Amino acid sequence: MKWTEPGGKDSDRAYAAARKAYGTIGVDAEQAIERALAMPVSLHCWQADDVQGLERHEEALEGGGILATGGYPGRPRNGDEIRADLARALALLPGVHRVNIHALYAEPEDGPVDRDALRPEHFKRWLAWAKAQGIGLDFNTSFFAHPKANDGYTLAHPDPAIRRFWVRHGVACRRIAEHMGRTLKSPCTLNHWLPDGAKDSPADRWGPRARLVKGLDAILAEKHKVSRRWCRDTVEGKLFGIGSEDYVVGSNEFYAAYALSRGIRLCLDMGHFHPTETIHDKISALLCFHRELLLHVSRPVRWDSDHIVLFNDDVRAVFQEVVRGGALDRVAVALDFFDASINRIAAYVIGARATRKALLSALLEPADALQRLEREGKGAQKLGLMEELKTMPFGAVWDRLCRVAGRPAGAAWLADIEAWEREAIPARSGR
Ligand code: RNT
Ligand code: ZN
Repeated sequence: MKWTEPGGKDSDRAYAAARKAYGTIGVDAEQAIERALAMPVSLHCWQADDVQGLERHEEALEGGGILATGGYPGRPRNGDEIRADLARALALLPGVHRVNIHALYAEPEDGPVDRDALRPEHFKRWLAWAKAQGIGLDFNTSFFAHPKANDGYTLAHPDPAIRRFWVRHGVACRRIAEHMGRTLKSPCTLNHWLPDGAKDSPADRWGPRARLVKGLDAILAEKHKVSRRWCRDTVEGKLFGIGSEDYVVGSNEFYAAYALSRGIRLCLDMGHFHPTETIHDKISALLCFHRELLLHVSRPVRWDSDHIVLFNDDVRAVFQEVVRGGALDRVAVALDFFDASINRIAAYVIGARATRKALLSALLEPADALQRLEREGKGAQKLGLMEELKTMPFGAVWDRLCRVAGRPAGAAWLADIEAWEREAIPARSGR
C-alpha cells in the first residue's frame, strides 16, 4: 500500500466546504481546531517497551496485574531507544503533548538504585530530553514489578517494614515530580496507582484499606515539604486486575473520597470499572465536588483494561462531557494502554490521534444549541441534530488540524512507521 497524504487543492476545498457546513449549525471550525491543538495529551512511556522499565531484577516478578501481551519485534532495549521511539511517535502527532514516565524508568549512573532511594538525578536524561523536545513531563510511582510487591500488597501490606519501604518510594517520587515540574516550569502530575488486592474471597476488606489511608497520608505529609504547585498528586482506583479479581484495596470509591478529603486529584481510567461500565457519566458528578480530574484514556476489552485507544463512542462521550461542561481546564488527559502485538510506535500514534480526534469532534458540536433545545423541551430537534452531527464532514476538519500542526494527514503517517521498521527492527534484533 502506498500511504499518500490527502492534500493539495482537493483537501483545501473539502475543508472549506466542511467549515461552511459547521458554520451553518453555529460552530466555528477554525476555533475548534485551535482549541483541540492546545489541549495537552500526556504520552505514557510504558507503551514503548511493554511496561518493562529499565531496572534489572534477579528474581521473577509479579507484574501486579499489568500484562502486555504479544511479541512484536523492535522493542527498545534501553532509555535512549525508548526516547527515540517516543520522539518518532511525537513527530506524527498534532497538538501539545507531554510525556509520562514511571519510576521504573530511572537511569542511575552508578549501578542499581532501589525504589526507595530514587532521586531526581536518576531522571536527568529524561529531563534533558524533555527540554530538548520542548515538552512537559508527568510521573508515576511504581508499586509493582518489584520483589517487595510480589505478595500482591505494597502500601497496604500487613508487614510494617514493607509498608515503610513503599512510603519512602512515594516520598521519593514526589520529590522527583516536584523537581521535574519546577525544572520544566510546568506542573508535573504524579499519579499513584497500586495493585494491592486479592484474587479470592478476602476475609478482611477493612484492614488493608485502613493501612492504605495511613500509607498515603504518610507519603503526602506536610513535613516532606513537597510543593503542591509543581507536584500534582493524583490517585487512581481500579475495580479488579489480573490476580486481584475479587478485591482491589484502592477502588474508585476509596480514592474518590480520599482525594476529596485530602485536596488532591482523582484519576479515572476508562478501563477500571465493570466490563460494560463507562466513565462519561461520572465526570459531571465528580466535578460537582472535585476541583479537577485526571483522565486515563484507555480501552477495556473483556478483562483487559488497556487496549489501544480508538476513536470510539466511549472516548467521544468522555470528551463531549468535558466540552459540554466547559471543563477542559479542569481535566488533565493522559493515555494509558499497552499492546506488544503490533508495532509499538504505531500503537502510540493510533491511540494519541484517536484521543485528539475525540476532542476535536466534541469541540465541533454545537453544545449550546443542543442544550437550549433540551431546555425548551424540543427533544426531537435535539436528538435529530445529534444524529445528523455524526455524518458531518469531520474528516476534512481533522485533516486540516493535522496540516495546521505540520503533521501528516490521513493515513500518510503509516509510511513513516514502515520506514522505521525497515531500519530499526533488523538493528534491534541483531540481524
Ligand atoms: C494500571 C493503571 C496504571 C498503569 C500504569 C502503568 O491498571 O491503569 O495507570 O497502567 O501505572
Ligand atoms: Zn491507568
